[in-house]
Order: sequence, then structure tokens, then C-alpha cells
Amino acid sequence: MDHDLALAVADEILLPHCATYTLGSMTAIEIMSGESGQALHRDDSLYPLENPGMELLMGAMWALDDFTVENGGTRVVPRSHRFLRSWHLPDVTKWESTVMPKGSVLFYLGSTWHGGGANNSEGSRMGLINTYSLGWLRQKSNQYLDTPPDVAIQFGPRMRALLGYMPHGSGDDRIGTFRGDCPAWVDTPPNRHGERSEGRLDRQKTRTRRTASDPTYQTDLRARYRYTGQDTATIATAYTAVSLST
Ligand SMILES: O=C(O)CCC(=O)C(=O)O
Repeated sequence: MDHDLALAVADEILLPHCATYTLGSMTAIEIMSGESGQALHRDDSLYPLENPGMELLMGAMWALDDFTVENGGTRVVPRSHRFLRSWHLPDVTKWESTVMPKGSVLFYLGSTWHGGGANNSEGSRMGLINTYSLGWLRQKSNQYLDTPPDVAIQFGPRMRALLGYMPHGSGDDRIGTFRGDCPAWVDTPPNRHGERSEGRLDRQKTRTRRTASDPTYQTDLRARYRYTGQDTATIATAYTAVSLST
């Protein structure tokens, strides 16, 4: 998800139009032997915008098997992103199959027509698609259900930001948005009744910047994170990362 190459490409395509982007969806796709081709489509059609003047998202298809013409390597219609409106159909007979060895990645724009190919081989074909979407759009999947706070806290700030645990534009706006990823979102899971165990405002009032060597800080960390079962070193790293970015 946070592979440097994928993020470098996403930076180029999406950052001109947003302050931060997020993971829209994570999908594993296995095309079995004998399966027919998927209908060609655009991934950005989930957003009801015609001619938005920018790319709304970008896809990265990682090959977990060799992709071949025979086994259904993703079909792509080159230059089809230039057909700006959904009723301006490109000639979808002019698709090309993606041929790439296992471990490779295909990047495609959200407006590019594409689809899984027919699998005429004996084996199955597996791939993983991650989409990255402009940070001010709703993500395609609800990442807070896929990766709830007690799991998200185990990742670094970059991954948490990609999942959406960071307000959009927190780095460059002028309206006082919280800067950096938001501890209130990642370190206080709802209790059994669906309420937060501490109010965000109370915690912000009492929270001061302390270093990891401060004994009271360690005690507080242990209390706060006891539900995760993580060791304190991991917790201290995660918390320091959050604190530093505030
Ligand atoms: O499996 C593939 O090659 C593409 C799948 C795809 O585009 C989709 O499911 O939206």
C-alpha cells in the first residue's frame, strides 16, 4: 500500500489536486481458469462527476502471478482517459492485455477504461488492486471498518494517513485544522457501548509534550495502550510519531 514507487506515482497524479490522498480500496482478484472477460469500465465512475478536470483516483494492480494474454492479464484501452465524459465511449475494441511477470505493478488512471481479461489458461490469475483517491473524496471502502483504530495504531504515520486517519489538508490550510495525524482518532478505541473512554477535548486540555524517558509518560502509555497487547517500545514509537507531528 505504501510502496515508495506507488506513492511516487500517486504524488504526481493526485497531489496537484489535493493536499493528501488516501487509499480508496484494497482488492484481491483471482480470475479462475475458464472465466470470461470482465466488462471494461472506469474506476472513477463511482463519483458522480462528469469532466472534473482532474484525475480523481489512480489504480495500482500488483501481479501475484505472471500476467499473460492467455490467463487474463488486465485489459486496458490506451488513451481512453481522454474521453472525459462517461457517454463519450472510446473504441473499447482497441484494448491491450497487460503482460507482466509476477511482482510487477500496472498503474492506471481512474478515468482509464480497463477490465480483467478472459482466462483461457489452465491456472488461475491473481492480482491485488490498491486505489488511491484525492484526499477530499470519500474513500470507496470504509477503511475505518477494514482497519479499526486498535489495528491502525500498529502502523506508522504514513500508513495511517493513507488509511484516512488524518484530516485532509492538515498540512497546508489556514483555518486551524489539526496538523498531522490525529491521536484522537487512532489511540482511543470506542468502548463496548460505542463511546470513547476519554473525551477528546479533555485529553487535549491535559496533554503536554513529554519525552519517552519521562516515567509518568511510560505509565500513561501502558494504561492507554493496554488493549493492544503491544510492547511499550512500539507504543512509544507510535506515540512519539503522533506527538511530533502535532
Ligand atoms: O482483475 C483485473 O485485471 C481487473 C479488475 C478490475 O478492474 C476490477 O475489478 O475493477
